[in-house]
Amino acid sequence: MISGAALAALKAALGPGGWLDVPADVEPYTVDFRRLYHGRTTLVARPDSVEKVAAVVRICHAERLGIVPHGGNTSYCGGATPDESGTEVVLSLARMNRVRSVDPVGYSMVLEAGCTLHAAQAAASAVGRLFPLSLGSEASCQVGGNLSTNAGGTAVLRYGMMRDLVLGLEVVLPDGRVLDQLRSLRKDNTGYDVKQLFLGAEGTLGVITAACLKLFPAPDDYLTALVAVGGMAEAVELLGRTRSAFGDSIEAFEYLPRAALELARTHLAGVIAPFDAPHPGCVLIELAAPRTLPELGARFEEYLGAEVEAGRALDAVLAASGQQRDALWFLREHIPEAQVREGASIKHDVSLPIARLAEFVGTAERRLAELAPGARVVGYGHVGDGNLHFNLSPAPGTLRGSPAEASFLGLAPVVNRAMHDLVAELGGSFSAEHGIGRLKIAELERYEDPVALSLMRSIKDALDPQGIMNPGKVLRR
Ligand code: 2HG
Ligand code: ZN
Repeated sequence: MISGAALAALKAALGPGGWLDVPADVEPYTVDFRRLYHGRTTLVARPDSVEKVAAVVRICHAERLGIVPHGGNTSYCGGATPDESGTEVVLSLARMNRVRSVDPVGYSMVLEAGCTLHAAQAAASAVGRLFPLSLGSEASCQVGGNLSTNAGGTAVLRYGMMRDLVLGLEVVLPDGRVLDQLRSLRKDNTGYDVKQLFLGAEGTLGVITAACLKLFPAPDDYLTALVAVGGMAEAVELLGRTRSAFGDSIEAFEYLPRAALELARTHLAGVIAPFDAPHPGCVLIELAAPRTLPELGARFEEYLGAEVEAGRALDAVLAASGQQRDALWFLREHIPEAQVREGASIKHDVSLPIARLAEFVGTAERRLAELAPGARVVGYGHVGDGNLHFNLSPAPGTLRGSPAEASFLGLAPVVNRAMHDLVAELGGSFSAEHGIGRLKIAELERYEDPVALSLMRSIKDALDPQGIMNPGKVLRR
C-alpha cells in the first residue's frame, strides 16, 4: 500500500483539484482501452505544471513508489495501466494541456503532453500549418502518449512516425530532475541526442511533459481515391507505380481487404458499398494537392483511368467533394470498431519490408487455414509504410461468450507465435506501431537482438535504478 504520509505529501504537492482518490473516479484509469488489464491504484495524480510533475516524481522516488504515466488511454498494449498491487501512482497528464507557443515562420510549436492530438492539429491549422500525425483515436489520444509510444498512423509514408516529428522535449527524470531540451533547432549536433531515449520508451525512463514539434506547409486540398485491386501483390505494385508518378504528394496509402469492407458494411451505419463487385481488396490513396499544381487532379484521374484500362486496377473512384473524402476516411478509420462489434479478435500489428508483404499474407493465410480453420483474416492498414494490422475474427456467427469464441481465443498464443515467427523470418517487426506495453514483453525478449535488449536494460538501469518508472512495461521488472 501507499503509506498515509506519502499520500498526504503527494496531495499537498498537487494542490486542490490535482488528484483523484474516490474509487469510482479512479476506476477508468485502471483499465486499458482493450480491457485486457484490470489494475488498481489509490491515487491518480493530475498535476497542471512541470514543477508539480517533478514534485510528484521526487516524492515517489523517495518512497520508491511506481509511477504509471497516463494519457488518453487509447493504447493497445496496456502501457498506461497500473498493476494489480494498488501501490502504483497513476500520473495523468490531462491537465497539462497548454499550447505554449506556435511559430509559423520556424514551422514548429511547443505543446504540453496532455494536449489531444486533435488539439495539436488544430493549433497548427490555426496558423495555416500542418501537424501531420493522423490516427483513428486523434480526438482523445494525447501528444504525451503519441511521443511515448512513437505513434504511427496513416501519414507515416510521407511524414514519418512521431519520433520524426520532434525537435525538442521536456522530460521529468525518475529522480525528479527536469531535462529541458525544448529547442526548435533543425541542426543541433551536440553529443548524444538524449531526447531520443524517451521517444517510444512508453514512460519507462521518465515523464514527457512537453515537446517542440515540427510543422509543415498545409496542403490546400486533397485528392482522395479508392482503388479496387486483385490483392496484396497488386496493391504493392500499385504503390510502387503511384510513388513514381506522384512522389511525395502521396499522404496515405491504406489497404482494405474485402473482409474489412464486409465488416464495415455490417456494423457501421451509413457506410455505402464503394463498388458493385466484391473485389478482393481496395486501396485508399490520398495525395496532397497544392494550389501551385492545379493540373494534379486531372493527372491523378488520368492515371487511375489508365490503371483500370490496363487491368492493373479493377476499378477506381475519386472523391468529388469533401463529404465523399470524409466518407472514405470514415470507412477506413472505423474498421477497428467494426471488428470489435463483430466480436473477439486476435491481433497482430506487424511490419515487413514492403516487397515481402504479399509473400507474408500468402504464407500466413496458408498457415492460419491449418492453425485456425474457419477464422477470418482481416489484414488491413498502412501498406504505404509496410505496416499491416493482420487481425483475425472468428468464423461468422460465433456468439460473444460462447464456447466457440473461447476456443477461438484459446488459439491466440499459437497463432501469435506462428505469425510473429513468420514476420521474423521475413525480416519484419512484431510491433510496428502499437509498442510493447505489458502485452508484448515476451515477444520483445524472443525476437529482439540480444545486444539491443541488453542495451535497453543498461539504459533502464542507468536512468531508473530503482525501477519506479512504469514498472513492468517494455522490460520485465
Ligand atoms: C488502425 O490503423 C489502428 O486503425 C488500429 O492502428 C489497428 O485495431 C487495430 O488492430
Ligand atoms: Zn494502425
